[in-house]
Amino acid sequence: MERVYYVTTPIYYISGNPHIGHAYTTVVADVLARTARTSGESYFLTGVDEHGQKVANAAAAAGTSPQEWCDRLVPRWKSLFEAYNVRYDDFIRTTEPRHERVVQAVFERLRANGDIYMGTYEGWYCVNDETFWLESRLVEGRCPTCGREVQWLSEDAWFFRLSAYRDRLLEHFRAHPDWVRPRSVYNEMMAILEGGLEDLSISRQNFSWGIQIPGGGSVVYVWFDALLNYISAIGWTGNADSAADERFHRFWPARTQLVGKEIARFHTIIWPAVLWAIGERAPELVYAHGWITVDGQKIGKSLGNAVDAFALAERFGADAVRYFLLREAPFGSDFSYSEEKIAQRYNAELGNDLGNLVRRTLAMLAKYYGGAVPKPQDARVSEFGARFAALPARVRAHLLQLDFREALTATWELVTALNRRIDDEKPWALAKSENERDAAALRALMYDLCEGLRWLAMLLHPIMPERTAEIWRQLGLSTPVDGDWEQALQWGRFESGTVTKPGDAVFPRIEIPAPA
Ligand code: ME8
Repeated sequence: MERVYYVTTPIYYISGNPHIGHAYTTVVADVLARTARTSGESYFLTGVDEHGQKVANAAAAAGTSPQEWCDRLVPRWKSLFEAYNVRYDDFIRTTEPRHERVVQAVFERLRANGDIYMGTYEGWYCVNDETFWLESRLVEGRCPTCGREVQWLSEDAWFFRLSAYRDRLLEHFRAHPDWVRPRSVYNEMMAILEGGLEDLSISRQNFSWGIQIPGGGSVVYVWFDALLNYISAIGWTGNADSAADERFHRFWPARTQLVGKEIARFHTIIWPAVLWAIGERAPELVYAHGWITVDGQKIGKSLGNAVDAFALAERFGADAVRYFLLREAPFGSDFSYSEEKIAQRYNAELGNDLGNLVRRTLAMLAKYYGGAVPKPQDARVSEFGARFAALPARVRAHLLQLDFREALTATWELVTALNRRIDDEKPWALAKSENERDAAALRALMYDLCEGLRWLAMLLHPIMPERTAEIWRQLGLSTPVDGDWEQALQWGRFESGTVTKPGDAVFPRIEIPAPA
């Protein structure tokens, strides 16, 4: 049974409009899914978290029912992902029956196994983060994560025996030191585990916007509901003998679960414990990445510093923003965003290095060979190609390791080498020469430039799916740009005689705004 590269994003609270932070995680998942697809099968899940007090409050403030509110907002989230050239395989909403069924079944199973029990919750609650907090964890009486006011709760509740999983969690963390990345988050989670775990309240009373607890009385705590989306979407049944279970286990355990670092605890402590309680395995990797900041503050729906992600994609092109997000900082760290920074990278790296390479190559090809890819006869062809034979495997390894910046740096070695050959070998001079050696050198050079661009389009495709498809089109290629790398990326596969179709600049220059 062939395993599928299963990658997920958090399901986003649908309490307001999506912003660039949501686009960021979703784009990263898209890059991984597209990369995995160059050598196998992948499955990419994203979606929205519709229940809970935060969403109910947003709906009430807008004077609508929560369900109507969610129905109205879902298209905005989907259109943001579309605007960023994201191609997900499934988009889950937690109000869907396929999800509610699983949440109730898991609840029943845990109750039957004695993993949950009835008690009383007395403590604080942060609505923004939908998180229960012990008095001792508050910072100056406020939520330690988002700094907002918390409310006092005193209610009967169902508790999940999280504390019973502490030893197994510690063991798992020690045996798999790379299962939580980056290292800073791993260490933080270890510190929490070493400090001890409390049981977790997983129901809410006096509040109705959630999944009913079988038997009635209260609704499931939104985080308990939300985490289960990762298995409800791929059809968890818990019935080991069924065909559905076999399908489920082609996907589960997930290969990579992407989250922002503020929700690492839910995904690396609570989530594996719940999975173990129902007899499933923990995901292979939870990667808790850093934040996009403005003036040192996390961009957020409620902070009001959210950049209009649609306008950004419009201004620079979605692929250029995708490139910036992955190139700007080592994946995992926080980084600050500004339009000026995007514009600088855009003009220098995409416009000059890559865009000009495409434009110059195709213009020379038009001039010297009527636009058709020449037939090389020179040994240098294979010499140059041989230098890059290992590049695709290196790029893929970096991408699948989530070292996006390294993947781009490695790819740029080819961009730089091609540009350097134009400068060094001066095709315009070769073209003027009457001698056959120069003519052969020109053919060899022009062939390598075309072949190099074909490689670049494929290698950069996971990161810039739309612009690379345009480069592909201009190269006159009709095979798929997202094909299998092993097969397609053999130097010399570009068929001589292919007629290129130069078009508009792939990354037209943009004006850099004056710093504010
Ligand atoms: O936490 N920088 O939903 P949410 C980078 N519903 N990434 C950011 C970001 C920023 N400034 N802001 C948001 C929830 N994100 C829960 C999740 S999962 C079972 C339930 C991204 O709408 C990042 O991935 O608050 C972060 O973890 C997520 O959006 C939070 O989205």
